Amino acid sequence: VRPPGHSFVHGLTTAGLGAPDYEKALHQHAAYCDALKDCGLDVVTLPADEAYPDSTFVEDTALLTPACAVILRPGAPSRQREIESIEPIVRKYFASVERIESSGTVDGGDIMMAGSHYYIGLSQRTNSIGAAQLTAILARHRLTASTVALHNVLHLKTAASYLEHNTMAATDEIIAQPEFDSFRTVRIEPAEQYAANCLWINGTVLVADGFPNACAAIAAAGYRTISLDMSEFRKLDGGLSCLSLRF
Ligand code: CIR
Repeated sequence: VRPPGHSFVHGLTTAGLGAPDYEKALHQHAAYCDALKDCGLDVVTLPADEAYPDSTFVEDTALLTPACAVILRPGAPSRQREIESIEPIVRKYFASVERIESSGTVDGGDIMMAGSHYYIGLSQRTNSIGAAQLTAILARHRLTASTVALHNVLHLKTAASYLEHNTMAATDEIIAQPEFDSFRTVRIEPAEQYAANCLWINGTVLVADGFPNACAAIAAAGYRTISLDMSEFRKLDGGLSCLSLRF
């Protein structure tokens, strides 16, 4: 994880919810880190990086799999150099480190891992060249991938989250795609779409606070849930998965 810097208030956004409050974001980030620890994770905290307003959304910079790490190439030009400070950290933990090359672009928010299969959203951030590169890299490591066309969301995981046990929380846009027919789905209603970005960790699901129907549906599917106030990250189109790289 990487806490937001003061420059966070100038991050990219389409949300139309106003500028985030830096102090509040810091508190929310600290609560997020506590929740990760509560789920049994060790948390490595990188220093805030003022040069990159969106750098708290570390998920977009790398894909970490059991077989290899892939340094990604974020689709937003203002974010492409975020990988420079992530790569040395990743190399500490992974012997095999691959990378997405220009003109491919892939944001980590577009990659949903379901066992050894990786769904790659084709979005305004992730192009087909990047998706093809990633698919070839994964294949070399005996992992499979397929692409998902997206129309109304920033990232694939804005609209869908794999909760293990063949279960996926998702909006109607994703559930309607035949590719996902074999999953048990937890439907997230349109009014609560933001809660579709939720995060399974060791049996617990982190859910954004303020979306009671989504939280109840996830709990009814058999998961322990932890609700977290994400208001300041939401203002920059960020969700729970964006704030960490899990491995
Ligand atoms: C961006 O537009 O890139 C950031 N403001 C939000 C990134 C969210 N990341 C994610 O969903 N993985």
